[in-house]
Amino acid sequence: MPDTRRLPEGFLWGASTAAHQIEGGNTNSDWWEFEHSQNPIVKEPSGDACDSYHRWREDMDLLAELGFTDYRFSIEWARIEPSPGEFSRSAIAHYRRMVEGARERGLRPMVTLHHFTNPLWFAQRGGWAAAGSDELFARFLTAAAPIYATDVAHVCTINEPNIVTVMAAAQTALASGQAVSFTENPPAPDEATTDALVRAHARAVETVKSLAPHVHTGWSIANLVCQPLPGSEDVADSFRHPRQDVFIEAARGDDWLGVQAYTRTLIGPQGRLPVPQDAERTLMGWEYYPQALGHALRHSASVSGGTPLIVTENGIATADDARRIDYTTGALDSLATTMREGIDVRGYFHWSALDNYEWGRYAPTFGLIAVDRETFARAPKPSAAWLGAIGRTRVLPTEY
Ligand code: IFM
Repeated sequence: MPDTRRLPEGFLWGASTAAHQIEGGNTNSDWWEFEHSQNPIVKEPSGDACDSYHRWREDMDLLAELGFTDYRFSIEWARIEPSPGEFSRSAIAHYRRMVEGARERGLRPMVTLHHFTNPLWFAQRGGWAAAGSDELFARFLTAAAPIYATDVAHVCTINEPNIVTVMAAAQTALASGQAVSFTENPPAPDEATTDALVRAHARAVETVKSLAPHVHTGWSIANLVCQPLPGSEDVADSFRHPRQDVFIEAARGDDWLGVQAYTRTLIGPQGRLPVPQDAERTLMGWEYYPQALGHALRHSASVSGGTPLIVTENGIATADDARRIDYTTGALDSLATTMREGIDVRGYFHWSALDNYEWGRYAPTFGLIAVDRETFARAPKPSAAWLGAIGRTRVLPTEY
């Protein structure tokens, strides 16, 4: 009898991080500046974060020992190109050492080229919406090619462009003194930023492929898992398209599409509805809803026209690690169901490897590994051992 819980050959099994959230001291980035401006979103600055710029070996040692076979991390444009056209050989060598270090430990690196943060100079010239941003991104990727041109099979061009475009709108609103809340009522996406990001992704794919034809390129979209109340289907469609589907459509023909899902968004006749009063909430204030992953995979497969999928983020902010195991069990169950239905899923990366800087605060702990905020000592949680072990046995808790 074939074991229908066994992961398919080549299935990626990893954890994800992002440079700004774990490295510390990303002083030349727009987020560092934002953290030090008066605004209602930032409760505390990132500071030294998890000091992973220096401790990345320790992070990778732990992930490999736990059983993971893959590690998704991002490179920091602000460090690699601190001034326009001026590239840091030392920063490029640093990230190259990380790629090699991952391989030496038996981890396949997935490299994200852009995860929310920009060099300050890029933001000051108008960010993504300014003319020529795709050109500048391609120039950075050309200079950074030594990092990913060998030993890397998967490159993610841009993480959650759909959140980047909402952040751009939020920056504009904040600058004009308007109140902004990401959890209760996020602003509508900035259209010029959306168009620019779609262009930048296409340009990035072309650039990476021309320099490293073997690399499988894709990008990762935050899936909102919109669920309309009866009669609100059209409202959901028009809510979803500019906030998500326009980016999934742009992944048609890509080597893969990254699916990131955490919770669901209920939609009523007027649009987004609040989380139901009686629902369990995570430390993000999001509804505890593990089945989000399965819905996100089905929707992504249908809108992208069958582009192979990789779960590049999924997880929960909680101080109760038993809830993390429970949530992830439910999420993996929904993933297995979609695979059984014939949806082409090629990997799973948990968010996040470490408790890290959650864009304005440290309180929402998403990590499989706890990090002491004073000493930076790492302590894997029971969920890390549980999830990592699946990488070793290659057997899912549930059938697919
Ligand atoms: O921490 C973020 C990450 O940077 C992008 N995806 C969602 C995560 C949790 O909010």
